[in-house]
Amino acid sequence: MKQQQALARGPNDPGLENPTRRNLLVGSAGAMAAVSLLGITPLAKASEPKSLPDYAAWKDRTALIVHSANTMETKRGAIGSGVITASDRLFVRNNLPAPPLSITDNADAWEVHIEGVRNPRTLTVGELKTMGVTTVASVLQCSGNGRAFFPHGAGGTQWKTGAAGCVMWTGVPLKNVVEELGGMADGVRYITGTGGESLPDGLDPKSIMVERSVPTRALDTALLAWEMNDTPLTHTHGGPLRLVVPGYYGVNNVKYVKNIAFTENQTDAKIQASGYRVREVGKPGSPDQPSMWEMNVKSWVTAPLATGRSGRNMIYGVAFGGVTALEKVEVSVDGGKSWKQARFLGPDLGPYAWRPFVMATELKPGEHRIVSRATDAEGNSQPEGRVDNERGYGHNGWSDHGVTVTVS
Ligand SMILES: Nc1nc2c(c(=O)[nH]1)N[C@H]1C(S)=C(S)[C@@H](COP(=O)(O)O)O[C@H]1N2
Ligand SMILES: [Mo]
Repeated sequence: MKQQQALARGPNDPGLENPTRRNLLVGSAGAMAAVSLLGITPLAKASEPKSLPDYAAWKDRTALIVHSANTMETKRGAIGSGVITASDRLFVRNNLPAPPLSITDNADAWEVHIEGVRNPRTLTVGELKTMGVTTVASVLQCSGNGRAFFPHGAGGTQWKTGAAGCVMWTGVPLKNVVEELGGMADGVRYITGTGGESLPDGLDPKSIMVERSVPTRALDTALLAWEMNDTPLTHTHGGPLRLVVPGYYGVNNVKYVKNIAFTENQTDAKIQASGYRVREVGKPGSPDQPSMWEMNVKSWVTAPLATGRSGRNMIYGVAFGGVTALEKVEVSVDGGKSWKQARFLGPDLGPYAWRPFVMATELKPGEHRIVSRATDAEGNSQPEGRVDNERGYGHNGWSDHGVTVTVS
């Protein structure tokens, strides 16, 4: 039990609900199956540098921190000054083992079933490609990005800043598909997407499946994407087809999507009902708590990270507003006592993209606490502190996200 507890709270925790995981792991004949299902290798030494799993072997290993076979984080210093995150540097996060690599072999033949519309239908990616197309730049960020900064030791992958990137998605606006199928059925309030992983026998499918509901207000912007950063969507990032909800936390962007249901209620899958719910430390998750949907305003410095030189320094970072456009970013090199506005760098790719920023500053020898604080177009600014919560979700406090730089 002790070891299982440790596993459930350890750095390889794939971030499902702790109670779920205990149910999976404790007193079950399939305990070892569950352990391997969740990609945990109990015997691996934490200190060993991990290699990339096969399904992500094409990634740039030097740009990533490999937490586990299902969780890879972009190093803070691997984000450059460009708007778009290179695909081979983008973080990866799977709650379940990924489906076979072969699912992208004949991408246009992949089928998605659409229900909760007047004329429910199964459509292939090839058919979707005739229903319209749009491209949007959007930040993809895991709900637990910044979890490592919570002092209570929130269970799950200990992401710092790198469970996030900004990419271009191309696909059909979901509202076009709905129109083609006669519009939404009466009483619909949610869009529910189901991931295409095949689930193992012997476990309650609802307890492990990736099925997420978002409010129908997201229909204005949601798309079914088959391309990321100008290339066919890779299996690693959810190809052949992914539900993309711009400005929403990563988990709502269902990979290998096989079913889209327009529903009256949210799915009762665990990942929705009690997972990804913000609640006080120590409390179990439940449907009445806020769900991880729209992202909040956030920024962090990407350079310098440890050392600077005496005199002129260029401070770089990234900032985004979630579902709201960004207004400004300020930077402080004295831990938040005084602030100066940074300059956005490069083109504005729309409200869901992040904006790289830069600020030139003179630094004297010594230690400097460098922090950044973004404000969105509705006047929401990052708080100084954090809202402690059981699973360490949604951290956008500027203080914890700062860096201490030594200038000599
Ligand atoms: N089908 C499916 N979709 C999924 C997941 C998953 O495990 N299966 N993980 C979600 C989570 S928690 C995140 S943060 C993002 C990660 O996307 P990426 O791996 O492309 O970076 O995918 C989301 N969509
Ligand atoms: Mo996530």
